[in-house]
Amino acid sequence: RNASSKTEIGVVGVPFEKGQRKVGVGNAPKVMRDAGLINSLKQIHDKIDVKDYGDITYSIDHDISNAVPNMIMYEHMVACAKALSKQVTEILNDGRICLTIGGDHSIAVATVDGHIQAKSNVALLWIDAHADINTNLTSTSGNLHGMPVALLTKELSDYWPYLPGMDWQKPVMSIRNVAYIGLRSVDSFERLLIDNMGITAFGMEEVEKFGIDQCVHMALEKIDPTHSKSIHVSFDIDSIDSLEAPSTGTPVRGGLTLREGIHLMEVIHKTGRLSAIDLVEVNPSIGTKHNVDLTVSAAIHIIAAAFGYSRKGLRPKVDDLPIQT
Ligand code: B3U
Ligand code: MN
Ligand code: MN
Repeated sequence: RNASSKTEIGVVGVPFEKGQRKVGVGNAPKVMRDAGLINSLKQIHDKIDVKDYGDITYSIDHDISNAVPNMIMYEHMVACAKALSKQVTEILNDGRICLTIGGDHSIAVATVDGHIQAKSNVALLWIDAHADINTNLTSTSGNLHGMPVALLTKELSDYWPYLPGMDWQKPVMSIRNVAYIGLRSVDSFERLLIDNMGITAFGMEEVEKFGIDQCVHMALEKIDPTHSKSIHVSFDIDSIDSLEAPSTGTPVRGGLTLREGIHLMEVIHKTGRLSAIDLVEVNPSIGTKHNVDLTVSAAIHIIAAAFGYSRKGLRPKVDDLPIQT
């Protein structure tokens, strides 16, 4: 795919923040749109077509609240995820790349599920400071945004109790098709799983050792060795160093630079197989206005890179060349 090929994008906002305990992350879709997200996408190049599908709405089944131990506000996640999964499938079936703006990271259960419904053969890149692979038994917080990878993967399905209201969601993805980049805050049970299952993980030590370019290429080689899968990037803004993206619920120092985040997305764009992106955990209620502006603009730069924004600049068409008269 080059800059002149047509790119159709479908945007969906998910004002969901019940996968963790801090208020504000649910306002990110509005704040990102107000900051000019849609226009930034349209301006990448002239063959971009953007359709905004609006925000997800849902209604809650209160009968299943507290149905599962140590999963806070479970019934909210279940309801939102069901609606979001359908929306993602619809956007992909419309022939568009799906851009989901969260919300907290628990929404990725739905985006990846919806992606698998539409494309079946999916490779997942999880860009995050955290591994988000806790179950309700290993989590010390009960926060659902720390559990989506464990909910999605078949190798972990035996570790869950029956999950009421989630029957529509099938944990069909293999952990072999998942790779992490950016890890630096991993719980001990998560570390045990990553090591024992041999999960592909490029933490900050590997980013330091090999460089971001090598890490992305090695990750893609592991999860999509035949270069044939539909790629899903679930991008937690806290993967970026908290100096450059401070407005997020669980900031961690020593992370990816914005430049590394942009480069990572440029590499993925060049595969031509990117089908879905989640951009999650931007919390406009955390920090000063300056902090929020930094975080939102970092997120928009990262998204633009994924859709082919070129830091080299785009050449004008011959007809557009200015002529001295
Ligand atoms: N692993 C911890 C912390 C955490 C996960 N994701 C975020 N924080 N953003 C947990 O709560 O599961
Ligand atoms: Mn996360
Ligand atoms: Mn995180």
